[in-house]
Amino acid sequence: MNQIKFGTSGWRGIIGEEFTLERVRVVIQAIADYLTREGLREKGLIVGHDSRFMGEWYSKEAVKILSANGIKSYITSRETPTPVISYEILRRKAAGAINFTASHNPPEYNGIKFSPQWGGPALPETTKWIESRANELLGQVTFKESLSYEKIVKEKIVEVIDPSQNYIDKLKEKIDFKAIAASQIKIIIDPMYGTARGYIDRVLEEEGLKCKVIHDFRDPYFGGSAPDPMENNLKEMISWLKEEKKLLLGVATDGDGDRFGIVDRGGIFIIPNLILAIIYYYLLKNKGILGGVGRSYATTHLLDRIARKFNQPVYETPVGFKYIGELIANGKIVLGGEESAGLSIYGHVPEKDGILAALLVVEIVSKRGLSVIDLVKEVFQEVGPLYSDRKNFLITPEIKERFKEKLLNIPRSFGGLKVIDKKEIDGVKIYLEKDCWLLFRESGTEPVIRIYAEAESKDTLNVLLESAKKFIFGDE
Ligand code: G16
Repeated sequence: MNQIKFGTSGWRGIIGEEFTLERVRVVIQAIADYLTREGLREKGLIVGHDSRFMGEWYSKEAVKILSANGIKSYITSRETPTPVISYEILRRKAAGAINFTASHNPPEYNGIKFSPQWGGPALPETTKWIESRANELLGQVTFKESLSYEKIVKEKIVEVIDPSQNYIDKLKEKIDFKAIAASQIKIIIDPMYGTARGYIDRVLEEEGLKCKVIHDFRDPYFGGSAPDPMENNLKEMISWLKEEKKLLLGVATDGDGDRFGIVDRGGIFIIPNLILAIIYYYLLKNKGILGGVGRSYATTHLLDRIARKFNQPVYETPVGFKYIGELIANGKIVLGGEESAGLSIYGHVPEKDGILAALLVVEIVSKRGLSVIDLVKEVFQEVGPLYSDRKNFLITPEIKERFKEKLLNIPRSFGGLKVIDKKEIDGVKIYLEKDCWLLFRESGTEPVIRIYAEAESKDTLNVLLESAKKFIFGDE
């Protein structure tokens, strides 16, 4: 049987193939063993799930295993976004949390994200321990139920919780809802049938702004695509913005509410890298909150340029918000971001938060009275333009081999630009002349290889991506 393997964020697999009841139980037992080893059983574990198939059922199974291990749990009363769970860990001073979610992956996947007591996604030293314990247990344990779920509830070994209001109150410290309400901006929200339903619209309505919401019910098939807020999955929101001129902004969140997607007036999708740049610039320039930035090694260097302009440090991390979460938790940065639509800010959860990111954009657009594109232009004027993109290629065993081999011999130039340096923190990043770069890496959440590029013009970006693709695949 395949080994259980934790990827960039948690353990994920196709339902019925990788993600089976036996393997779920084994992972939960390994997490219970981890908490016992750390002496954290008394603090209790939060158990949540997303809107996928049988989420609440898996949660109850987890509660039973935890209770058999003498661990109290707090089970969420409905599907819950990962950042909300992160806040609840900190608020309750719990031992951590598990969320049954495969995040942005397509509907055939499910998974488990584990966040320890510091509230961020577990770091590799933690997931390695859990992973190896789970693999030791695989095929070795039989799970005998000690108590039924109902009995566990009755005996108060589990508490049913709704963490939404406390999280919403926390958001109120971070977002200028008064300014948003005063602008009476018309926005459209797409929670993509996921866990963030009833968060952005609820808080905006509480503050006096009526919004249009689509895909506002649970659908474990996510309308037939992945709950990943990228341009090709936001077609309906894009057409609303194209047709309804009064709508000035569209905001979306992914399956577990930790990623954001932003569509400008007229239906123009704005890539996450540019959103990170306008938010960081706004925090420094308009809010006067000075501080560094944390970004993954695949994320735009626009953030570095902005930081340089304001004399602030840049922290570069491998891909995975766990590393950025750590910088947030240690108070080292004002903003942490990833090109895959991950963001959190100072004093907020050490986990990426799509709800917060979306609301920050609503605040900026309301307060500045500009379109998102105009806000991007403003940043470009200050620090110079940078255009970025990412291409995904489905992996086969043959491509995987070829990819590894190719990366052993990097050419001297790509698209006519000289290679200046390379780093191998996570995949291979190649620094080129004129502030351009390329990154080749294998995804830790999907069966794809990713090629990322950034350049000072759109033409150079396309040339770079073409030459990078040719380098790996030849002329096919
Ligand atoms: C996860 C991680 C992110 C990471 C993204 C892409 O996002 O939490 O930190 O940037 O995957 O990772 P990869 O390129 O390895 O697939 P999510 O929203 O799926 O949890």
